[in-house]
Amino acid sequence: MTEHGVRPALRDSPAWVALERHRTGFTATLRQLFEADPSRGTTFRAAAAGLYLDYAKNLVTTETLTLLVELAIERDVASHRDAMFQGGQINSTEQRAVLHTALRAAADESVTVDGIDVVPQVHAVLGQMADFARQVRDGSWVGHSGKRITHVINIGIGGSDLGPVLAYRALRAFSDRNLIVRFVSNVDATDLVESTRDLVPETTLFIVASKTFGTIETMTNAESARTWLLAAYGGDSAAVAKHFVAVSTNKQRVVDFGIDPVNMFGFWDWVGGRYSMASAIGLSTMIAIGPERFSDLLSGFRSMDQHFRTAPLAENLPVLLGLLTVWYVDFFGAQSVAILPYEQYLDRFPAYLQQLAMESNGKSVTLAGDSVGVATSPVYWGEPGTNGQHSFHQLLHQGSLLVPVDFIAFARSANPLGGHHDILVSNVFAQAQALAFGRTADEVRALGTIEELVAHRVMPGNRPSNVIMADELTPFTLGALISLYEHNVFVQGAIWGVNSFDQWGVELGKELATEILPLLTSPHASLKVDSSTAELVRRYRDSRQP
Ligand code: G6Q
Repeated sequence: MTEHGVRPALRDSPAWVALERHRTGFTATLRQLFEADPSRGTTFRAAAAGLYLDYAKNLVTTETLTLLVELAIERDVASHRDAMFQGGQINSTEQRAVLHTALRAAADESVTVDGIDVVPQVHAVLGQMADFARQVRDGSWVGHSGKRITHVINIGIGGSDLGPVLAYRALRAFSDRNLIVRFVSNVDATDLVESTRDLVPETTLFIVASKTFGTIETMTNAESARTWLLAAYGGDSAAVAKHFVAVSTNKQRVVDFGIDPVNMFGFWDWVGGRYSMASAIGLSTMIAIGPERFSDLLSGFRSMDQHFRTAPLAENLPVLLGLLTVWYVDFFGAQSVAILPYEQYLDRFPAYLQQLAMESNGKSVTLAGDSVGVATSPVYWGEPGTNGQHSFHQLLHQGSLLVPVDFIAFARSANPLGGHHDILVSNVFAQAQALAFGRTADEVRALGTIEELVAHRVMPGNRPSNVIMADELTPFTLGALISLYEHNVFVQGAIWGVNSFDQWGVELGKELATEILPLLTSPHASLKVDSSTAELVRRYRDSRQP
């Protein structure tokens, strides 16, 4: 494993210094770059695991890429990657291996953690999940009163929610439409109440998905869901066994909640929350699409894992995407990246990526505890196209901020209808073109525009984007796409030298909320807090529901 502590600070490393020099002399625009090299479209492209990446419309030359790959070499990205795949404790602040890739390993592979091959355990849980999913799907799993399950509610938050939500929404075309899956995550009771108000408890199954089985939001929702269920069964707690299953690493807490441990689906310490959707956390996904398609999803992940592990850095999709992000963040001052899927089924992909990227690399110190010294994770955001074109694309095209964009598109639609899909895809290509090449003042004038409007209608262009394309959105492609971004985030983190697998930054707020809660519920508790918080608490107490 790399000894990050002894390396020169990132800013002082030779590859970084070379990139800074290169950036200073980088004056060519995308128009000029395309004029100088008419074959850019076939030079700057790469493909793997069914995904095609066009990165020609980036502010890069072959020299830029050589220097960026040099940086990856200097930062030991490959050995850091290998340490991850081999089960090294690369999450050093939590002394954990980082082995989400083992969740997608084929049954005949072997991945050892502390001398134990974890692949047989992974496949044993997959088998248990498949048995259960089949029973729910074919109706042989029934509720306490013998009725077939029609609705599944996954209760979880963060990594125990966003991946399953993304997958369910992305793969609805492959799901059993007689089984509706819903997701409750927010501790705001509205989430649970609105998700259950039209449901019949006798035909509802809850999956309580929590690695720790101690997360306050999830446990509060699970308790309230149990109350809702038992009210329909006259308080008969035997009903819990047929309406609640658990996904967790903590058996004791699952048992304490009243869930039969036979209906617990386990995973392991070495699976981080935001990297867990291929584990038992994906149970809702498997129930929705069936074990065979879940297996296709895992194959897609595995295919991209394999590519990341073996392809040369300069042809490696996650490496290219990660390096391009570092290039824009640290050498162009970009503070955000827009993720624009032109695929309605991927409407929650930006939200999923927000957690993946920002919880992983929203850090300011290196593994050794020193300041990184340069900007780290950008803000990830986005919406499905073409909706964004009628709202925030204005800023992308003419605003004062540089926002690199990833467009995601598919050649075929799951819902071919009239001319919809051609219109959709024409917009992807047009947006990427407009961002890159813009429209000059002379071109605006040549369209007959009156002089007062010319400045308003100039499109500056020179705004970078990637287009990621696949034939169609299938379980396999979705797995490959998610793995692509997981490893893209990994590469960024390895360059910056941060621990992409902890999230200490979310702890303080949780602790403070624990201290504030009794101040809200005990009207006479003295308020030994700052004056702003004290006043807010007073106002809340005055208006609080009795
Ligand atoms: C993800 C984070 C976090 C976690 C949630 C839920 O990487 O660790 O989002 O997934 O806090 O935790 P539990 O699964 O333990 O309830």
